[in-house]
Parts: sequence; structure tokens; C-alpha cells
Amino acid sequence: MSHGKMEELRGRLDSVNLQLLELLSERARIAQEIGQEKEKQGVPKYDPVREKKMLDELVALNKGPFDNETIRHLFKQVFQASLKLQQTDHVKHLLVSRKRHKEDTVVSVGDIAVGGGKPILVAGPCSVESYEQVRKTAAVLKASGISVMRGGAFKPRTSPYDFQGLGVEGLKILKEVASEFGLKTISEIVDPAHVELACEYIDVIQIGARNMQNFELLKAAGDVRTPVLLKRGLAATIDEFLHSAEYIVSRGNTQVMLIERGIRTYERATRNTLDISAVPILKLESHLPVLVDVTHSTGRKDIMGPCARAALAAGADGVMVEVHPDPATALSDAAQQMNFDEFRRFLEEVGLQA
Ligand SMILES: [Mn+2]
Repeated sequence: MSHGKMEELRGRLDSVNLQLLELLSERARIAQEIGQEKEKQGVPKYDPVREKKMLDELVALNKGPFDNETIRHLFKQVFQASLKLQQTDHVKHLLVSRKRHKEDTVVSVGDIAVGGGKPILVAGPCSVESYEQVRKTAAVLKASGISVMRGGAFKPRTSPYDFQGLGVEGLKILKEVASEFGLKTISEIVDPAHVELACEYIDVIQIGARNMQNFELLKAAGDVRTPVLLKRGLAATIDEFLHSAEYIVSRGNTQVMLIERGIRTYERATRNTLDISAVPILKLESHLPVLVDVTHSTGRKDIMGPCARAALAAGADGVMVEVHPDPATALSDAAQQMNFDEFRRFLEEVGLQA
């Protein structure tokens, strides 16, 4: 082939590309108009019957050289791109996304601001076991300048034979002790039917890792106005985590905090693997406050200090740890809860006291 011929063919190709571009843009504008009409009529944007009919007609008219499969594939791409154009912002970007809301969301737990620039520390026993146990812990928290206490009343345990928590009795103990010491409380709720009741006793509803995709529970938490602490599932991607938060926010409860608590990997040196990169990624992708649970992610008291510092260095809005008056006798997570001396040393190491 002569050089001139090649140049001529390339010129024709360029011109066809331009025509295709114009036609594709023209098609996109028509699709947008159709989308607006459908919006007015309240009918779904995606119409699989119509799409199949268009594809079948195109294939029937196909004279080659592309085979029918290729024609189907190419037009399918065009259809999908058009459908994306028709979709509203609502579908393209989640409410929890930074793209929808540039500023950081500050969650108010009473007079405590979470996500406002000053990191918080949440501490307390794994489980509420007794009034005395919670009271002793609360006194130490108060003396250390900690304002938010955690304590599990409904415990989702791996084994049905393990301690399942005190239930509503546990919530009552939390409320009584918290009002005595002027603390705010966080406790996990596992049943959608308990969400409203829980709001009477606690300041933050925790949704645990095992329930991150319990969609009925997420919806129930979205229907109240009590702040929610949503834990990342042990095998959940960041995208799945954010979609779970979206369940809550889309129901009207904007007061959601995310908490990384370790994910399951092959590594056995820690209970789970603390995904520290999740912190800056969540902060980039979402406007919600991000906390890190160093107790359940590591399961090791000897590295909680460095991990908490890493979390804060990565931009976390807070850290959560478990502390117990006598971890050896704790009814759950005995090995990883700190005693009061260990807790005080931890605070010094991390520098989070008020
Ligand atoms: Mn625990």
C-alpha cells in the first residue's frame, strides 16, 4: 500500500470517528430527554424490553463485517452509558458521599462533637455485667477526662452458649451510672424492635460488625434520630460499608459515625487485621466521622497504643477501646480488655485525655 493511500484511509477513519462522536452525543441528548419525560411520568428509566427490541432490530439489520455478538456488545455499551446519563445525582452519588456533601459531618452526642477536629476516646467494658462493674469503670473514665462510655447489653456472640448480655437490664445500668457521672453511652442493639426502646437509655446506638448488613436493623436505626455508630463488617469492603451507612442516612438519620474494627485476613498475629488505610479512604469518600476500634481489630493489649496513634495519625476522629475493672473475670473478651492501670498507661501513650 502506498503512503498516500494509507494517509487517505486514515483521513476517512478520522472523519468517521467525528461523525460517530456527533451521533453518540446526539443520541445521548435524546436519551436525556427521554429520561426527563420518564421522570415526569414516574416510570423506571431502565426498560429491558425496549432495550432487547432495539438490540434485536440492530442485529437483524447487521450486514457485517462485525458479527452479531460484537454488534450486541457495542450497542449495549452505548445503552448503558445513556442510562447512566439519565440517572439522577441521587443514584450516582450516595448521600454519605463526599461528592454530595463537601463539609465534614459533625455528630453531636449530647454536647460532645464527633468529627469536629478534636478526636474522642470511647472506652468501657465489652459487656455490661453488673452495676458495680460499670460504676467502677465510669469512675475511672470520669477521672481520666473521658466522656463517652461503651458497654454491651445485647451481645452477638459467636457461640450460643457464651454470655449473651443482660439485655434491657444492662441498658438501665448504663443509664443510671452515666447520669451519675455525666457520661454519654454507646451500646449495641441487635434487634430492630429494640431500637426505639434503646433511645430512652443510651446516647448512641451501635450496630455491630456482624450486623453491618442487617438491612432491617439499619432501616430501624435510620428511622430514629439518635446517633448511630456503625461498625465495618469483618468481611465487608469499604463500598459495602458505605452502602450500609447509606441505609441509615437515606431514612433521615444523618448522625452516623463509621468505625473500622479490623477485617478478616490470613494473618493470625492479631485477632483481625486493622485496615488502617480504610481511615483516610473513608475520610476521602465520605463526610461522616471515622473511628477506629483498636481492641477488636488487634485483640492484643500490647500493641493498642501504637495502633491508636496510627489511627489518629491517619485522620481518625476517635478511638474505641475496652477497659474492665478485672479483665480476667470478664464474661466476654477477657484476653483483650485493659485493666485500669493498663488503661491509664494507654492514655498517656496516646495522649488523648481531656
Ligand atoms: Mn468486646
